[in-house]
Amino acid sequence: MSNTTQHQEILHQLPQILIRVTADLNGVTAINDLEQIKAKYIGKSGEISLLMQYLKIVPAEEKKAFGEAINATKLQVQNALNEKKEYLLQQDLMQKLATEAIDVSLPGRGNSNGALHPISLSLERMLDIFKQLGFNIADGPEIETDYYNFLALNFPENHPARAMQDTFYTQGNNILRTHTSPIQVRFAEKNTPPIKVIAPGRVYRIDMDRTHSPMFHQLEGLWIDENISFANLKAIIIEFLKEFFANPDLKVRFRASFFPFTEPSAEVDIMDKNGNWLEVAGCGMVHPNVLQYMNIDSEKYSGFAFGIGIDRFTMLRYQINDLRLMFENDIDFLNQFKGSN
Ligand code: 2NM
Repeated sequence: MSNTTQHQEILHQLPQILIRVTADLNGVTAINDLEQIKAKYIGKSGEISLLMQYLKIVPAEEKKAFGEAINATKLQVQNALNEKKEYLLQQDLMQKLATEAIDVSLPGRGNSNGALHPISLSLERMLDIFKQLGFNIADGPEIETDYYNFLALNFPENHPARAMQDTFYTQGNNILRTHTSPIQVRFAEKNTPPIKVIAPGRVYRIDMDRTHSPMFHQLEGLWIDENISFANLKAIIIEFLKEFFANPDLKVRFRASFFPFTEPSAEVDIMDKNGNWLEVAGCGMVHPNVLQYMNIDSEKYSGFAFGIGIDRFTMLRYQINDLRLMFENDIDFLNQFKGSN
């Protein structure tokens, strides 16, 4: 056996094939590309697998060694593929760890406290002042009946405020209260004089422009006892205004006016820093008809009432120039009031 036979020649090619496998693997950067290399060499019709076809020309006594040599090479290729796959998986992981890393030692973002809405802030301020002056606080339903919103407050049947275009009517002929006076009528039904109560809350009117919102906030006051006079009314209103605007020298004036539920009635103006009068409240002595609806003897008792717009007061106190800002819930606007009161 001096001449190399064909099958021995084939066995000598195996190391060359392995070198090419190694070269191919070196060029691979993605796990998916390993499949092609596997197919090329050790797949069903792969280069090494096909070498098995020569088994038929191998002499019987050498068949075993020939087959084993080819299988050993196939195994080496498989091992090389596995090794490369392992390497690429590791590479991917390192990449992920590097780009998705979380620095657990970073300090947290912190948590920020919310801020109360400026309307809540000024309402709190108002309630504090009226509590000091001995008033109780009451509330009531926002959906009201015609009786509590209008009739018991001495609105005549044909009063324009009762019209559909000013008042929101809901199901069953109920309405959204147009002022907080119904709270006071309900309070007076359940209590006897002396009655000294503040009624803050949301009220609704069909009105929408630069200076009007269909929902706004009102605060009304009512003080009924023996011998309550217009002088008491002035004293309370002036004291409240000076306290609220933190100005002991505040100029206040009362102008004659008209409301169905008070007689006499007045509007209250304050002087701003430019010397202009601003209307800020309405008030008056409670009308005897209203006292009667409240089951209060108007021969024995008298009282005064007043109403202010909380939103308007809020704008004056915090120098907010546009009513709409207060109903947009813009977070930058609201954050300005952190820590105010
Ligand atoms: C105002 C002006 C004048 C008022 C009247 C009553 C009640 F219920 F006692 F009759 N509460 N509030 C009143 C009086 C409200 O707002 C501008």
